Amino acid sequence: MTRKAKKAGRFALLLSLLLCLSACSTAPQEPPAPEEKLISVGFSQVGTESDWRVANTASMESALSAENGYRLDLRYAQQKQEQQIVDLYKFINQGVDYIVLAPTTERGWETILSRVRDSGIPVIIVDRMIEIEDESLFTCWVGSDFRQEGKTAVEWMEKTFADQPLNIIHLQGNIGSSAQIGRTEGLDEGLKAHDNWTLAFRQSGDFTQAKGQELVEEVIEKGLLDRSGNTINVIYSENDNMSYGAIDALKKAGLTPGKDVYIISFDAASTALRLVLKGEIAYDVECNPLHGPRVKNLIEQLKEGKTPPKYTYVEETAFSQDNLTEELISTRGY
Ligand code: GZL
Repeated sequence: MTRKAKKAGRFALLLSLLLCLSACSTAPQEPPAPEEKLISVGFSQVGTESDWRVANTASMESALSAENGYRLDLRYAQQKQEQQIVDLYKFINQGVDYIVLAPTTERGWETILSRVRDSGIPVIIVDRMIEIEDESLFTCWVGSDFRQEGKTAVEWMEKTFADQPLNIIHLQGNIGSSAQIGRTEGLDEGLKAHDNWTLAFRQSGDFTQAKGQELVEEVIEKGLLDRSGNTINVIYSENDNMSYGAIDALKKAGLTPGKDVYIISFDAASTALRLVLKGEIAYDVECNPLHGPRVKNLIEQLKEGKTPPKYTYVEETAFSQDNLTEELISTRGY
């Protein structure tokens, strides 16, 4: 082919390409939802203290996304109620369409929620509960039954350890949070029912791995684990991240979790469930964090003028080596 013909061929190809591109660019495209069309949601989140919390935030962000028609204003409170109150006032001033509150603690919400109600913004409480006289101060709630979680853990302890004496180390979550209150109540019922269950230590590890490790190091240093061989040592840890810290502390002291000490944990995050498979966590009670779709469903009901249930409890289970496989873990979503 002559040089001239080649040049003409390349020109024709370029021209057809440009024509195609311009045709594509004029094809009718779905205009993005204009900013003002998005449903604005102010979400006051506890913080980033645990695997559970990270999974909960991811679930909310995925459900309340711009693609789904939402503008999410997510604010972290570093586990401080006072920060949540500041953020709720900001949401009122912004005039968001909905407020979602994951409360750090059960008490102290009357004043701010009265202001929110006066502003006419619906409030969805997610995860933990709030203790409040006037239920008109929030629209609806979705979360876990923490007392049942505690009960489930203690029932497994009773079944597994039968009438053997237990020496119990209790790592509590944030004091005053529903998760801590319910899970502690479960253990207290067990302690009342079994006079050969001894509570050797109880302190809050704030649901964090670092604090969980610190507390168990203190327990070991103080000789609070029973080395007689006649008693079973149990760590009742109110979330997985404190359990990770407890395991690190035990190993540092040359102790074997699942042999020298049995750990009962809560949340059932995938990392923890793999430790159950390994035998380092004996039992893990599920506390499901995937509330994003549930909250989105509640907002959609409200948007359509419907009245969703005031309380929606999430169905939850629990795991030991008897009912757990790697395949099940990989399908659970957090
Ligand atoms: C439980 C949730 C707790 C988790 C912790 O619903 O509030 O807070 O158990 C998290 O992991 O920090």
